[in-house]
Amino acid sequence: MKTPFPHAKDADLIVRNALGGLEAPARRAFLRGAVTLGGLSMLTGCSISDDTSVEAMLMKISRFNDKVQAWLFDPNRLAPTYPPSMITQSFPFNAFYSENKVPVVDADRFRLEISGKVADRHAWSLPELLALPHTEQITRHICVEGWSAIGRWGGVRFSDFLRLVGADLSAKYVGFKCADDYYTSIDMPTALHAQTLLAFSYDGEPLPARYGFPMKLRMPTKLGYKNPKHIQAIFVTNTYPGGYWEDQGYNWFGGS
Ligand SMILES: Nc1nc2c(c(=O)[nH]1)N[C@H]1C(S)=C(S)[C@@H](COP(=O)(O)O)O[C@H]1N2
Ligand SMILES: [Mo]
Repeated sequence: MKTPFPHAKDADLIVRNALGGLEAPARRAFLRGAVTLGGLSMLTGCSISDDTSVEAMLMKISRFNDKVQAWLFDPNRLAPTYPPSMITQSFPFNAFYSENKVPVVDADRFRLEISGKVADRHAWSLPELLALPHTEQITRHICVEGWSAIGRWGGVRFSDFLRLVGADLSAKYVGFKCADDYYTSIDMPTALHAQTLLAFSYDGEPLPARYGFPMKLRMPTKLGYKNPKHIQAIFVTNTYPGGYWEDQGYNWFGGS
């Protein structure tokens, strides 16, 4: 078989390895043959010679995919909600570490830092945050590792919070830093979506440590890894902030 690549066998192996870090749909499309090696390098202008160039190429594809998803995202479309009877009993825990390593956050000393393109950068104590208008939702959380579960989260609508701190709503990104070295970022349209909650409770109780005490961002329009737990700092920016998994090849938009 004629191929534009001098070491087609190696290239194929390299791509397959790198695809291990991609989200399942993109991997499936590639393996189905819907996207070919030649097609990929033509699309991205990258040639495949080593691991680094393959990673760079896959990142470009993933960033292209972000644009398509951002364009398809309908800010007015609501994710499904469920009755209390459908809540998953013993909702799963997931993190990049095991449950006995969950960070311990001191409620009294906790302050939520706000920075970037916002008018009011004061740091919030927990009682201040808990006094904000509260809403509840029962939605499905989908993890790329192959499980989904329905849970009930409560908190303040994130759009209300962003308006309250005088965030520049025309900025591109909202970024999050967490107590466990996790970090992620989202697009502004999703930040302003009606179902995006800064959540302080799970099933009517203060958010347990394993689910992200003292707060997580809960977005039923995005995959699990986009929902940061143990949020410590929030910033509004036009500079792409990436994320813990996103910087390792997971798709940044991460819509579900
Ligand atoms: N701070 C932090 N947030 C995180 C993670 C993490 O490791 N650290 N893992 C993400 C992933 S991959 C998933 S599926 C969900 C799991 O949330 P749960 O433990 O409430 O099920 O948290 C997301 N947010
Ligand atoms: Mo996940």
